Amino acid sequence: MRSLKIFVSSAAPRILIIGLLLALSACGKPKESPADKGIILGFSQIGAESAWRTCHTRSIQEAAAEAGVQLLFSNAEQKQENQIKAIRSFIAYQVDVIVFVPIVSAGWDNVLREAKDAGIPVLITDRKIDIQDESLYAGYIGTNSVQEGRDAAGFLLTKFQDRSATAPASVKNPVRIVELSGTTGSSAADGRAQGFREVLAEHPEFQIIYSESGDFLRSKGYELMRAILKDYSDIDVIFSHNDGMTLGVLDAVKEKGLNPGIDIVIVTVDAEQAAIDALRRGEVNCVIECNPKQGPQTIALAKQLARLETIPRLIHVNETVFSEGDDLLSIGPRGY
Ligand code: GYE
Repeated sequence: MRSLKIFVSSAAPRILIIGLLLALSACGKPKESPADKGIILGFSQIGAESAWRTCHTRSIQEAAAEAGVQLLFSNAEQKQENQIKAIRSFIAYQVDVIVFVPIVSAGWDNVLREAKDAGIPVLITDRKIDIQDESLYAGYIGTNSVQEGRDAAGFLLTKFQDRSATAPASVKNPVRIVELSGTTGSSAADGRAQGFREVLAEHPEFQIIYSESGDFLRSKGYELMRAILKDYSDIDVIFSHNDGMTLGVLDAVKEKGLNPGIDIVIVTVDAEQAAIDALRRGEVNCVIECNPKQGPQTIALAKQLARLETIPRLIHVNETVFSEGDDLLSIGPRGY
C-alpha cells in the first residue's frame, strides 16, 4: 500500500500549498477501490486563531496518523476563498473523502456540488453550514453552539437569582451584559448568541447593553474591552464567545483597575487550560466547555464514508460546564 502522508504546515505560503496539491493531482492516483488502499482524506482547516483551534487540528492529524489515513492538510489562514480553493484541489486529486471546518455558514453550495458531482463524500466538522441542498454533505460532527449559549445564560440565572426573583424589567437595576461574539457569520458565534438570547428572553431583568464581534481573537478581545470600558461604567457581566478573547478581556478589565470575576462576572466558552486557571483564581466565574478533541470520531466517520457507508447526519461531541461552585482542583489537564 502506498504510504503518503502530507502535512502542509500553516507556515507554508498558500501558493506552495495549492501548487503541491495540484502537483499531486497531475500524478493522479492508482485506480484501486477504497477497500484495498490507504484512504486519502483532504482536510481544510480554517487557521490557527486560538489554542482551541490548534488542539482541534492536532486531534485530527494524530487520529489520521493513528488510523493510517493519508491526510492532505490545508490551512486557510481565516479565508473562505482559501478553503474553496483547497476543496477544489482535493477534488482534482480525487481524494476519497473531504473533511472541512466551514469558517462561516454560508457560501458552500457551489463547491460542495462540485464534490458531489465528483463522487467525493464531504464531512463537516466543528462548525455548521447553511446550505440549500442538504444532500451535498454526508454529516456533521462537532460542538453544540446553541446549547453552549443556553448554558452560559443558565449560569447567569443562578448567579443573579436574587435579582431575578425581585426584578421585573422595569426596576432600575437590570443585570447589564456586554457580549463579545466570535467570527461574524460563523455557526459557533451565531449559535452561542442564539442560545444565550433564547434563555434570557424569558428574563427581561437581564439586558444585553452592547454586543460586538472580536473574531475569536485575543487581541480584538483586548481592544474591544478597553473601548467598551471607556463608554460603559456599569457592566455586570461579560459573556465572551471564546477563551482567547476572554484573556484579552481580563487584561483590559485589570488595566481599568477592576477585579474580573468580582466587579464584573465573566462567562467564557472553550475551557482552555488558561480559562480553567483563571476560574481557579476567581477571575472568571463560568467556563463552558467546547470540546476540540474531535479527531478520533471524525476520522472514524471519514473511514466509513471512504467505505461508502452511511453515517449519522448530526453528532454533537460531549461537553460540560465548569463554574465557580465546582471542585475546581478535580478538573484534569485540558491539553489546550
Ligand atoms: O470556540 C474558538 C475557535 O469553531 C467552536 O473557533 C470553534 C470556535 C472556538 O476559534 O476558540
